[in-house]
Amino acid sequence: MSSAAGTSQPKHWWKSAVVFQLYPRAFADGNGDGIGDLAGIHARLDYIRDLGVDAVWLSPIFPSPMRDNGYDVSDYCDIDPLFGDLPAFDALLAAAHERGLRVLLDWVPNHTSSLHPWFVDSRSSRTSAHRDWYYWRDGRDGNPAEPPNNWLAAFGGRAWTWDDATEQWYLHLFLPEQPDLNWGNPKVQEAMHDTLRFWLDRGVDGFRMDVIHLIGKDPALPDAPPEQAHTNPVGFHDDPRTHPLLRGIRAVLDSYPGERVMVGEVNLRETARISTYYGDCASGEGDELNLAFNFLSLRAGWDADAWASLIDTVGRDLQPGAWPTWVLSNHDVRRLRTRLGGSEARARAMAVLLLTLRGTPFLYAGEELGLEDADVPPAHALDPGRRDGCRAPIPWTAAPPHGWTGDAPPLPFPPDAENRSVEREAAGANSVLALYRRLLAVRRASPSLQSGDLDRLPCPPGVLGYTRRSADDERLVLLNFNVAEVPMPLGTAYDVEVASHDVAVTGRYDGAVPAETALVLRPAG
Ligand code: TEU
Ligand code: CA
Repeated sequence: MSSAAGTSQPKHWWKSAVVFQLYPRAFADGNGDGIGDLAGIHARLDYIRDLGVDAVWLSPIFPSPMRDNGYDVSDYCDIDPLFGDLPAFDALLAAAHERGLRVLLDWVPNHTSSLHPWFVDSRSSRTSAHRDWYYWRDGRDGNPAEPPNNWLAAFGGRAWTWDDATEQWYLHLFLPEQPDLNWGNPKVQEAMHDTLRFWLDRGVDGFRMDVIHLIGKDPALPDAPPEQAHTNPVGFHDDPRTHPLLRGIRAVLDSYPGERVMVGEVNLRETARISTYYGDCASGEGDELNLAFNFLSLRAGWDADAWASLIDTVGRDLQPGAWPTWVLSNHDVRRLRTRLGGSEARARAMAVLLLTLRGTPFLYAGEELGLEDADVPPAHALDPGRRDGCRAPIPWTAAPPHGWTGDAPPLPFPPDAENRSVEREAAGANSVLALYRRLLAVRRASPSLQSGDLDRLPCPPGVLGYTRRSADDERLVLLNFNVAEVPMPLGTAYDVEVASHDVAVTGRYDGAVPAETALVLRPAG
């Protein structure tokens, strides 16, 4: 039953940190135009610090035509006017640092916007200086009517678009307005490294790297095998050429003082494959990504066995030295509570899981309020991937328009925005926000929760349990997925440190886990 041992102790800040993901458009509006911005984030930094997280990751804030909400970058070294400007960013970064909060930016290396000057030049002629910065190909077997291979794009249609001016196809794994950069070209590598240096010089603490596993490609661009021909390559593309590129990027970050971190979005479905993107960790420390997302946790659902199996898989299939990450929500998927059918109790219990597993948790803004997805009518939809529901504005005040003064916000608010507003929840002793604050404080004070080994415990059906242990510290976590209380006597005496259903519950553990509840237990002292 034992799993996920390993002895890596956090030497690096990003191992013991909790990262809070902000979707800038939806977080807070500073200038009253109804769109979240840097000034809005700046004004809410005390809220973020008091929540008890260690770092923020801002989804893209760079100039962009916003065809994919900023994941189509037209200038990597500036701020989109929607969000502010460079002085506003510098002020935000300084204010975050004053509060002990680190700042990660969202770097989008696989593709640019079709309006990026590199692509504008690239498509202008077959002999342009930037032609080879992207993937231009003739049609299959020289036939202009046939795309060069069978790849599909993530938002529908072919991954190739024909360009009339120069009579070739160009590759885009996402929208036609997001052409893929050719990382096989050393000039692309250099230019993209420079975009990292631009922000590292300004003092950012690291980057979340968008679909980083896609950047290496076989220049022959062969067909996907028949069994994958009808799906987009994003979920299985795993080319060895990506690894030296990651080492090159890592060298840029490591040339800076302080510990700048690279967190990669590696959207593969097997933990053993994800593990390779940390590089070779034989010496205890990899030379590629510092951290890689593992999205299997987004599919585990409300199921004790699925979680037990995922925890065991991560313990077994991540190489020793590769520090795990955990995520329950982000800007691409329905919110956790929505996926759980709207149950507050279940969302609360899962919060305990996120913040007590072995690894770095990524918490998506709004989860700490127990928000559900907004119902976004087509007229309000912004996203080509129909992911608007989880990108609705954060309700700050109880009364409409919930802190979004001025023009109407771009999207509808999440359900029950009044009661789930920051104002209401900050005043509620047992709100979801109160639970998150408690959990984050308990985690911060506990070396074992931050960095200890994890051993899964034998449990009754429908109950998940594990210990976290470090030198002088121990916690035991129990999560009862059943709709009835389950007796689970323990050999020794424990005190309840956190109970997900009621923040006020403390004192001796009585030998039973309440229905749909998670407990953090501490050896009775
Ligand atoms: O997501 C890439 C990704 O792997 C998917 O989850 C993606 O959301 C899905 O295939 C689309 O239906 C990243 C970003 O997180 C996402 O917001 C961007 O749209 C995408 O890359 C392109 O940059
Ligand atoms: Ca604004």
